[in-house]
Amino acid sequence: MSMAVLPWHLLDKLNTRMIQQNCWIICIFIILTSFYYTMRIDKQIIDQHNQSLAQKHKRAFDYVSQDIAGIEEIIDKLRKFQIGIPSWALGTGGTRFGRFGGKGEPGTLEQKIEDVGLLHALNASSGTISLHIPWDIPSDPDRIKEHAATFGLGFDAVNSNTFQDQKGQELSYKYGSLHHVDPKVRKQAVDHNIEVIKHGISLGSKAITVWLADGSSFPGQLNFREAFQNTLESLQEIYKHLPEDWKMFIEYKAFEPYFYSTTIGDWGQSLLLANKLGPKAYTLVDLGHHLPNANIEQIVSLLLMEGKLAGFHFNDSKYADDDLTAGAIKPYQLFLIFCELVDGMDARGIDHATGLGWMIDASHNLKDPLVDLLQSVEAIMIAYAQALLVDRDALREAQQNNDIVRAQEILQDTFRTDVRSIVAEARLRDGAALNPVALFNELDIRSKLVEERGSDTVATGL
Ligand code: LRH
Ligand code: MN
Repeated sequence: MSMAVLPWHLLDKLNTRMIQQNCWIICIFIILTSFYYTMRIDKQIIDQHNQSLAQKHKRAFDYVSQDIAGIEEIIDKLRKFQIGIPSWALGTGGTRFGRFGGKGEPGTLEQKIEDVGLLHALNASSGTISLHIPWDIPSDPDRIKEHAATFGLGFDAVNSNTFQDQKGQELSYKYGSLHHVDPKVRKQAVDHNIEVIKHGISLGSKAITVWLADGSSFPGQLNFREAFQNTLESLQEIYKHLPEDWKMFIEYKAFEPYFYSTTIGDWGQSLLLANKLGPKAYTLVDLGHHLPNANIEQIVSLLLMEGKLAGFHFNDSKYADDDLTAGAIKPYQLFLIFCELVDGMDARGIDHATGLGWMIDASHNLKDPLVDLLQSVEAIMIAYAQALLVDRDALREAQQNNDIVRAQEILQDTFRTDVRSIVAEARLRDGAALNPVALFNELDIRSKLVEERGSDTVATGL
């Protein structure tokens, strides 16, 4: 809904004398109704919030930035760094044991775009949406693109889905999709991925993420070599349909939904495929897709070294693919991953903001999905800001001297530096909120979404 559809008829009810006497009330009333109706946060409301926090913020920012050389470059990098929001995680997620649905969820793709628009207005770091097909098919791509553009949003990688059978689907993916023993099933899955690329092209996306549930749950169920070969040949068919400037992100996962083998089960298998496919194929790292205690930062450094790192699905986990808020369980690991990213990207001259796919993939079972996403973005921005602070020359020198104590001191000193005001300063300079979560709650946005959408809308997705 654009600003043009403001409820002018409501104004008639106000008698003219009151208008003359209370133009201030009218202005606030218009702002509130415009916010209320178009799910947009008016700049004045964000400015008022920032004014109320300005002094506290300035004290914190001046204190931490006084000792930081190159603070302006760091803030510039933070401002350019945009994180892709998953269209499938804007509603309440669940597990096989149940789902405790939230209210005011986005029931349409347009409303999902409005929700991401809210996030972006609050933190200026949520500038793209990653769509999942067929959960979020853009029926009218031009109108969807236009709608997203009014919130300053673009479209990140599109995701295919051959891990569920859709209504009316001819052949089942119960025993897999691209690795299936039946070439007809493989063709059906290949055609779906080609369809997804077409949707992405119509939205201006530049990549497709292929995650395959394909695997087995019992020894003897699968011929591993044939499954891998079928997957490779199927991906080669899809690869032929990638436009020149597109990338294919191959997402690996150790287990689930199958519990004996996964055909693309780790970074080695994904990299093997990416190398065999060609220069447009890369390996995507979902932080929750590793066996316990895997050294993800080492995997990241090697994929970057090989020039085959696609990007990320950020989340956090304690046990398995828990899809929790980024940085909620292992913030030090997230920091170490960004240390390898900054070092590896600079070593290859990769632009931090545009060189890789920065996306969240989480499932919000308990917290408000929008608040959870604000917290994930904040944790990612903090890890990136801290990694930018690392004195890499000093670290290199310590490594060259096997000075482990010094190396650890350099990393932990940075990790223990409170950079929240630096991340907030970057937001402030882009007209976003100093404290997005606080403003989200202050404005009671979820209640306004319920007022607008009702309490029974359910978002498509996990
Ligand atoms: C698989 C996965 C994949 C998505 C799905 C929603 O676990 O991480 O990225 O397609 O979640
Ligand atoms: Mn994922």
